[in-house]
Parts: sequence; structure tokens; C-alpha cells
Amino acid sequence: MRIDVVSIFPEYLAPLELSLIGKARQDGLVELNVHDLRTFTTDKHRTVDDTPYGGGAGMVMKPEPWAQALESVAGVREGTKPVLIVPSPAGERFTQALAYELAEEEQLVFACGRYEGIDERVIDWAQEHFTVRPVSLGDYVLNGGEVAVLAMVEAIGRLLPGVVGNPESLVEESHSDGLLEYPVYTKPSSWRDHEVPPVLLSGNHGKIAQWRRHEQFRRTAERRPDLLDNFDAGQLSRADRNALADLGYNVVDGRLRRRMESNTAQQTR
Ligand code: 6GU
Repeated sequence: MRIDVVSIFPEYLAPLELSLIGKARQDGLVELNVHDLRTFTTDKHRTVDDTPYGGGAGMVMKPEPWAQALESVAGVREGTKPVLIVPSPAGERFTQALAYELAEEEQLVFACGRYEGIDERVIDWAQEHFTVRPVSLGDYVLNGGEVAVLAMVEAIGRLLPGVVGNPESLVEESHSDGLLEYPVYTKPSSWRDHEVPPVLLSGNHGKIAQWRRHEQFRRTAERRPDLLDNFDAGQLSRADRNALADLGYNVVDGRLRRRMESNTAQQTR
């Protein structure tokens, strides 16, 4: 995979030299280039922003430096239309499913906006050369796209063949099956009066798998009940359904439905 990142703070992307992604680059699994937007300006002051039409606070990124920068990285691989990812709190949500989808691409380009954003006409113009996807990490505001790019490149990069040493570790992890991960423990089995759940010391692998699955449901119901609303109940075993029933969830029309709390007993008492 080839990745290009355009930013006015290229040093912000330095961590991509480290750890898993840094190793993947060294091994030639990922070709990653960071470009300074200012090198695509033509004025003495290397201006990248200007005041917004219509008034209002802050500055807007000028279109022409972006067009020059994006043209320089577009169509680098012949006959391919790279995906242009524009990090923005106004984008679609970045999810594990989107990470898997983007990991299939030949070339990704990330356009890191700063200030109030990039002149919208860049987004329109870029459709000619790219599949454009404004993407958000979540419902909060960052000062620019750089930190979001670090997160997305890590999430995507670790899915590329050969980047994660043991591909099995990709299978059993949070969100890969729409549930949060089960809790994990290591030695010692007793630590500061806190015990490892005895089932994990039992050697009974069937029971351990069942317990872990139950913990996934319990955690997800407690921390991220929204994930259960869209969970495909078709994949559930009888044991899964029992575990979910204990947590107050029934399967109705292939979907999970939280049972109504029965207040009637209290009300009539
Ligand atoms: Cl992807 N970019 C920016 N600038 N802010 C964000 C974001 C992205 N995701 C959440 N907040």
C-alpha cells in the first residue's frame, strides 16, 4: 500500500516512523510519504489560509495549494483512483469496518486540514482524481487532522498482510465481531487481594470460551449498549442467547431487544 499525507505540520507525523508502522515501512510493506503543504504555495509568505467568505471566526485553507499538492500525489499508481481521506469532525465515522475497507486500497491520501477547514471547492474538484471520503474519529473536535491520521494509519496499517506478526491476534479483538473484547489476566493469579477469575485456571477450554463470550456481552451491554442495537443476532448460539437473556436481552426478529424493566410488581405493591 502507498500512503501520502499532506499537512502544514509534517513533523506531527513523525511517530509513523516508530513501532509497527515504522517497521512495516522498513520492510517495504507500506510506502508512506509526508508532504508539506507549504511547498505547494507560490507567494513569498507561503500562505495557506485566508478569511472566510460570509464572515465568521477563524481562517479557511486556500484551495490552490491543496490542488497543487493533491495533483502531485494523484495517479501515482497507473490506472488507479486513490482514496482521498479528509479528516474532519463533519465526516462519516471511522470504524473497524471502514479500516478493513481502506486496507484493501492500493493508495490512500490524507489531507490534513487546520483552522476552520479547507475551502469546500477542493472537495468538489478532487472527485475527478480521487474517491473522496471525509472521515471523523468521533464526536469531539481536534485542532487539525494530523492526530486523526496517526490513529487511522495505525488502524489500517496493522490490517495489511505481514504487518502484524501473528494474524490470529487480529481475529479475537474488540470490534472485530461487533462486541467489546473480554478482560485478560496474567500471572500472578493472586495480586494485592485481587484474584484471577477461577474459570481461567480450570484448564477447561470449553468453559473458558463460554465465560469469555459472556464477558464480551456483559461489557458491551454495560459500556456500549449502542453496539448491541445493531448486532446481527443470526450468529448467536443457544449459549449466547442464554447469556444475553441473563443480561436482559432477547432476540426479536433477528435483532437484540432490551427487555422492559418490570416495574409492575413495585407499582402494585
Ligand atoms: Cl478526523 N479531524 C478533526 N479535525 N477533528 C476531529 C476528527 C477528525 N475526528 C474527531 N474530531
